[in-house]
Amino acid sequence: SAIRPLVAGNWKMNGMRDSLAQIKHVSESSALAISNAEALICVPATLLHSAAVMTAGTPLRIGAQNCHHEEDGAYTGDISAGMIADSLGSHAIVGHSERRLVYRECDASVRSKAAAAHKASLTAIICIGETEEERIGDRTLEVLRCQLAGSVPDGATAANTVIAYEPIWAIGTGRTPSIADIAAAHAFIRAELSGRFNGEGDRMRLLYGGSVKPSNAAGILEIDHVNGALVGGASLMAADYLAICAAC
Ligand code: G2H
Repeated sequence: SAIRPLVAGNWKMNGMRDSLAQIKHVSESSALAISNAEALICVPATLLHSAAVMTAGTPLRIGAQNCHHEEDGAYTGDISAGMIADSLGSHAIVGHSERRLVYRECDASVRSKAAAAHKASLTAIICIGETEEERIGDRTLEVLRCQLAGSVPDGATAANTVIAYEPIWAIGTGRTPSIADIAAAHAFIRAELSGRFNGEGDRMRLLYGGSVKPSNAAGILEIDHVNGALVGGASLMAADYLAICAAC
């Protein structure tokens, strides 16, 4: 059967308490109620519990943008997957390129974070993607193969894991790869996952991320093996986010 698309918003380090009005608007929208898409917004940790309580019983899920790999301990400033679950979050993004680049998170760290998310019964959204230099050097598929092998834990299933392909040069830049480029990357990721996880890999959701907006969403979402989108900037405004859900 067809894989139900997921539209995952990623607010990054944006959003004060008054932004919860956007969450409320999305969760109560009739457009969301009739959309084919599963809807999720990953908010800053400060808003997690309020947003989750506000959206309980609605089609909108609330997630976090990172988690620590340990359950608890002396890790000043960090939050665990269990804390996210305790705050009623359902998902955690792990290994976003901003974390890989700015905080030097490596594949092994991302893999242990994803495993911690699974242990806390969260769905892990594991991000992968090549830099501009790697693309120009024709190393995209090799990089994706390494990131998948290194970042996806052995316990990954179609239910607890989502893979997000985000070419780093397309993030927040307004530039998107061609339809053919996205199709080639997603077909490759699918083949890698199916080879390693068999039927679970066949059904795992693959999201495209990087400058997805209402005007390009429909064209991207219809590509083979694109099972939704990870949406940054365009998820901050309820109307744009809902328009992307409606494009599914
Ligand atoms: C990529 C994406 C969401 P944007 O980081 O994770 O952000 O849609 O702003 O390019």
